[in-house]
Amino acid sequence: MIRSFNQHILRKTRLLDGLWDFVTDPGNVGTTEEWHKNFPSDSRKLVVPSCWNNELGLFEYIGAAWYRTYFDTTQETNIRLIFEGILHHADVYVDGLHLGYHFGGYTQFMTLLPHLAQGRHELIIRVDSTLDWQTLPTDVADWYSYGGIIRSVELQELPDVYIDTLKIDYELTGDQADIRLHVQVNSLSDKDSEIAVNASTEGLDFPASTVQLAAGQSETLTLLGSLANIRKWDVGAPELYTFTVQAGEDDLIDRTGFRTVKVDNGQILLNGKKLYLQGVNRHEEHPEWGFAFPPKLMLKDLAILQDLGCNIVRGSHYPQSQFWVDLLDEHGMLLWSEIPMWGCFMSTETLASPLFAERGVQMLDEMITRDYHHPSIIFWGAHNEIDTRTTEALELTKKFVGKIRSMDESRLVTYATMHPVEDIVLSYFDVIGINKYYGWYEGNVNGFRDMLQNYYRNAEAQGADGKPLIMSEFGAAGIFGDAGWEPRLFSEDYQADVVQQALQIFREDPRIVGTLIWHFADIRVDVRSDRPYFRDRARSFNNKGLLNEYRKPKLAYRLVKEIYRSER
Ligand code: ADA
Repeated sequence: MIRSFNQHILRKTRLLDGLWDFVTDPGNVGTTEEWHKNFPSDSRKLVVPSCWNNELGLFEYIGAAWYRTYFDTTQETNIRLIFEGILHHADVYVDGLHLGYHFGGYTQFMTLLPHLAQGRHELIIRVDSTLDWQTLPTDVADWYSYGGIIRSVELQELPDVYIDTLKIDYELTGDQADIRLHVQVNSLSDKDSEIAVNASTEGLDFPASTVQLAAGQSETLTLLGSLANIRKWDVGAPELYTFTVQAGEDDLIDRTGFRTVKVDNGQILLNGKKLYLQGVNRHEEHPEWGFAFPPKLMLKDLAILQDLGCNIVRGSHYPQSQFWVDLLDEHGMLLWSEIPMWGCFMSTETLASPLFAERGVQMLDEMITRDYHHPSIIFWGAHNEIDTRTTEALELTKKFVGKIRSMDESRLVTYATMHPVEDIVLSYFDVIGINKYYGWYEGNVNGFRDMLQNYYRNAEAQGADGKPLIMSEFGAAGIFGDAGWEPRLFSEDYQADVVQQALQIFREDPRIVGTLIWHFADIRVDVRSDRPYFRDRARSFNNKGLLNEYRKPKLAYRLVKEIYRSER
């Protein structure tokens, strides 16, 4: 399942999810030419989507693996294959031909097969989960290094003239929306064509148009329309509008919600009203599914967030499934979405690497293109905990923030700093996020007070005072079930104390506009024997979840629920 609703009625689509042939290739000996003819006989079956590390014997496997499946076409047709998420490097081969390479595990990519002959076709994907100092994430990150085809694969049959993209832009004046639909149509035909284009949404038919398409070319047309008396999307008021576009024999359906997001006088305004954000960070991870997180559990996670009294969740630390973002839209829950740029131990060589920057910019592009219409997303996050005291971080920030703003001016740009007092990139962002762990990695919870005063001084010196501030990460580890009379490190009591006291400090500070507790649920971390990192993580989990990894609540959950549900 990719979306929570159907995006096509006319266009034929089907999922290629199911049992695929699978074989690891630790020595990198595989070549498609060979394996196209004779796939290794020791291959096994693996479910797509899934992470291979959740299967027996593959827990620690990082490296290359090959996947194979088949699909049939009943006539010559144009095929588009959509890959929702493959960790991390993917080479796609159809009938033995290399069709493309994609890097980046959490964003969608596609391949097009025009005029594919009728018959049975072999799809082979070489997946490589190897990370290094120039990948996003790098090979050091505080989550498990899963590999595999982690999200669905969809096959679409396209007519010779098809809708490639739809972008919905709007401006709100009071409760009137002035809408611009940008529809790109592509031709795979060897003849010129004339195509009728119709579009509508609830209460509005856009004026019909025709588009002249030269053979093999593409055109973008813009349709204009206005809607009066719109219902605005808001926290807890998930008003969505579905747009249907039809071009010749093809169609595309998408949704958006109308709302404004602004910063004014140190506050974040949603539809002109001051927002106080209460939320958690959430990895899309579960010990049994890894990052191939099933829709049923997403719905339950969302119910838990609502129970906790959250109005926002941070998609730490990568673009999450479209299904999840659809659910957030449908339930009026806000989202901070970011790319997997986890910089706690990142070297300045990585920050200065042109390949690293290029990959980051491409991921931003893919994230924003895919998720542009979701009203739940209010922040694009550029990076997390890189060394923002350095000129390398400054240069990278300029590139990333420039890229985000060039694609989307309707949302706020943020990031999470772990150097709030010496940070030199504050002025580039609309909203600042601070990650700090007083009471866990340093000192006691009162350390937050001094840190905040020093941060405000730095912000003033950087000309960035008055920017809305979010405490984007704080917390402590508590092992589920470890409770007692004394708040010992790693006990549920200790964790609950830290989180409760920290929330009290933040809620009393008028300059803080929100809190995102680290973390929603315990997550697996990478503590392989050859690695020096994260060896303080009991059970090989990051235990700072308010819930354990199976979503059972700890003491901290119950206290946070009380606090989040009370008046500030
Ligand atoms: C950082 C980081 C998180 C997690 C956390 C922790 O703030 O952004 O991903 O690693 O620290 O638990 O230490």
